[in-house]
Parts: sequence; structure tokens; C-alpha cells
Amino acid sequence: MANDTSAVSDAASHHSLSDPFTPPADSSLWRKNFLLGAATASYQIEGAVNEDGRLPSIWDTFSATPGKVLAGDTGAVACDHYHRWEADVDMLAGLGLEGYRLSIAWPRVMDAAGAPNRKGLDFYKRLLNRLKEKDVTTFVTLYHWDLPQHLEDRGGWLNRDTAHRFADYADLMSRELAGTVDAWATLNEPWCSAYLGYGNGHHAPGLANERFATQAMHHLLLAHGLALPVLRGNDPASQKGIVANIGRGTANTDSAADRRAAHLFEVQHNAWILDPLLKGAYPQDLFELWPGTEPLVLDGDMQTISVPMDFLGINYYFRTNVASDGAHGFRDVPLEGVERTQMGWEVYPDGLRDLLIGFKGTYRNLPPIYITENGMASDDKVIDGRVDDTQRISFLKRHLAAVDGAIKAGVDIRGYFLWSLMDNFEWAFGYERRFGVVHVDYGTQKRTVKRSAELVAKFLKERKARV
Ligand code: IFM
Repeated sequence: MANDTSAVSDAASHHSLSDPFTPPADSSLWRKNFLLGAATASYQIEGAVNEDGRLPSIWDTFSATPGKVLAGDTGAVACDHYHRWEADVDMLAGLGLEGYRLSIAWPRVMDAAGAPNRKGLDFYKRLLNRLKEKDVTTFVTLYHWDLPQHLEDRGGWLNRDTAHRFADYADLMSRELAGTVDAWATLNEPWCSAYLGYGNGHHAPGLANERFATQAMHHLLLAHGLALPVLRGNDPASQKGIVANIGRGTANTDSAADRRAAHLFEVQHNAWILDPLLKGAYPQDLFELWPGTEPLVLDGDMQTISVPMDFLGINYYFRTNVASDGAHGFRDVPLEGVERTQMGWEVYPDGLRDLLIGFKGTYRNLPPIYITENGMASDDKVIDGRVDDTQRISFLKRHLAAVDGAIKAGVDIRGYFLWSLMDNFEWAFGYERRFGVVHVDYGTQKRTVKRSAELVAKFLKERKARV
């Protein structure tokens, strides 16, 4: 794999400075301290679901349930990263990527009684040590959706005790891995865990009730708040934060009702998570949208949840155009004639810039931001050994320009992670949707660096060479 990536640099060097990716000369992206990396998540890449004492997760159960995942795909093998991690790290480092955001599979490292599973822990120790040897900055997410099934069997995120079990898990991980992790994120996208998992059933564990979603969210945020001081105590030198996906909602017309609908869309996608974290209270408009769904909140919970963080991770993909549903909510009104990705998601870089600038105005205590995910799926094919992912190259260039725009407007943004390092298990869409900057042939596990990754590598090489 190291040979493959040196070929990348040679191929890339044949192109001039003004290629379809390289940011303009005045872009903040040229700053050497702006971290540029790639992200993955455990269940999406690791495979090896029955090895070395790993316990089942809710995604093993969900993907084994007929009709839940496209084509019946599961994460049983995925990118076989559990066995191929060394070559994957060489590939990442060979591309010159400076940061790697990975997640730990909770069911791999702890048994049902809370005791460590040494073999699972050793996997992450080897991986993180190797990344450090390669001088890669490590962002580790503790929970990217693969809840141990034994905890779901006791109510999962509907059970307040799961938040305490999460703090125990954070304690173990930060005691074991301190010194190899530059930044800890407690949760990835609690909106998805709470709403897609418990609100509409699109994700594991597949429950569908808005009341469940708000209670699950409360326990997820509580888990974050309980874990943060534990991480601080065990690993004081690292950064601590959380990763939230954010959504742009735009009004279909200028009517007051449609503008209110767009506001409610953003309350449901953004303020539901960011207000409790940064203001210590749920947005009351949420309960106008979903009447009667107020979660059970105990004394002190909101103080626990709003503990100060060192960074906020932001994941952004698309916007949603909405109109009033004629009652107290919103309905999607898909726009015609706009650019979309393989997911059907609209390409809308301005949404990222506008949301970031808006958050700076809304939250006086907004922590420094990392864009912890951004990218797109396309139906990429290997042709004559190459993958020319033209739409992705343009997508990344435009979104990085949006990030630059937000920085120039005064938002403190310190880095950006491509989603994803390689094609992987895209949850309910299985392996059909390819988000990687590296192509994976799932039959042979061959990795092929896509043109987008070649151009990112070329840019990073040029940036590094600058005095
Ligand atoms: O693949 C997911 C990732 O796990 C979380 N954020 C969105 C990505 C694309 O859907």
C-alpha cells in the first residue's frame, strides 16, 4: 500500500497548481495549523464482529433483521480493517493526511460486567501507537452508534443507567489510552442515535416514537456530561468534546408559516442538541413541534450536560427545503433542478458557512470547531486502475471554501476531516453508497486511491513544502 501512495504523489505532481481541488492562495486552508484529516467509524470498517471476545452490538442485531438494511448487508466483514489496519494506516499517512478520526467499538473492549477485554483494547492500543509513530493527530470517538446489545436489552438509551455505564466505559478507555489520543469525542451525532434510532426507526435499535427520541437524547447528553470530567481527570492533556451533525433548513416561500417551518427544522436538528450543551436548557420550540414529548430531567442534569468543552465537532452534509405542514410542524419540499449526490442529498455548501456563522451569534460560549465530517457518496467505479470522482472533488473544494468563508467571518475553525477515508458500511444503505476518498473492492478488499484523495495529498504536500 505504501507503494500505491507514492505513485499517488507522482501522478498528482503532473498536474499544475490550479487543479480542480487546490484552494485559492488567500484561503485559510493554507495555514499549516489547520488540521486536514479523514474519518471512519468502528462498525463501518472493522468487520471481525465475532473475534477476540467482541460482544454483539445493536447494529449486528439490526442488520441481521430482514428488511432493515439495503440488500441485507451487515458490518460482519466491512473493510476488514481489524486485520488490515497496518496497511490502512500506511495508506492514510502516505496520503499526507495529518489527522485521523476513528471510533472505538464499546462491545469490543468491555464485557457485560464492565471488565476490560484485553484483546479488544490491544487492537486500539496498537492502532493508536502506530498513528502516533506516523505523527498523525488522533481524534477518538467513544460512541459511534455500536451500543452493546446487552445494554439495549436493558432499555438502551431509554434507560438512564446506560449513561452511567457510558461514563464507566469512558473511564476505562481514558485510563488505558491516555497519551495516544489528542482529542476525545464522547458521542457521534446524538441526533442520529436518538431520532433515527428511537424516533423513526431508520437506525438501530429501530424504535419509532418521538417521546422515546427525546428521552434517549436526554440520556445520551447526560452520558456525555458524565463522561467529560472523567476524561479530563484521566487524560488532562487531551482535548474533549462532542460531535454533532447539523442541518440547514430553508423556507420554501417567504410566508411567515414557511419561515417558522424552517426555524422549527433547525430547532429539531441543531438546537435540540446544541442548546442543552451550550445553554443548559432544551429549546421550548421543540415541544411545540412534538407536543407532550418533554423528557424526564432530574435536578442537576442540565448542569452536568452543559459542562464546558474544549471543542465542538460539526458534521455537515446537505440542506432541506421545507414548508409548513399546516399544523405545528414542517414538511420537506425537495427542490427541482439542484445538484444532488448518490444519497439524493442536495449539494449546498452555503448551508455550512451560514450555520457556522449563525452558531457564533447564538452561542457566546461556542468552543473552537472542527469539521469532523463532510463528504459525499457517489457510485464510483475503478476504470483502468483509477477512480475519477469528479463530483466529489468539486464538492470538497466548495465546502472547504465555505469553511474558509466562516473563518473569515470570525468563526474559530481549526480543522476538517473528510468523510470518509474509505468506502464503508453506510448503515441502512449498506455498501451501495460510497463515501470514501479511497475505493474499496469488497470482494478482494483492494483499496484504490480515488482522484479526490490524490488531489488532497498533492495540496498537503505543497502546503508542507511552503516556508
Ligand atoms: O456514514 C455516516 C457516518 O457514520 C455519520 N455521519 C454521516 C455519514 C454519512 O451518512
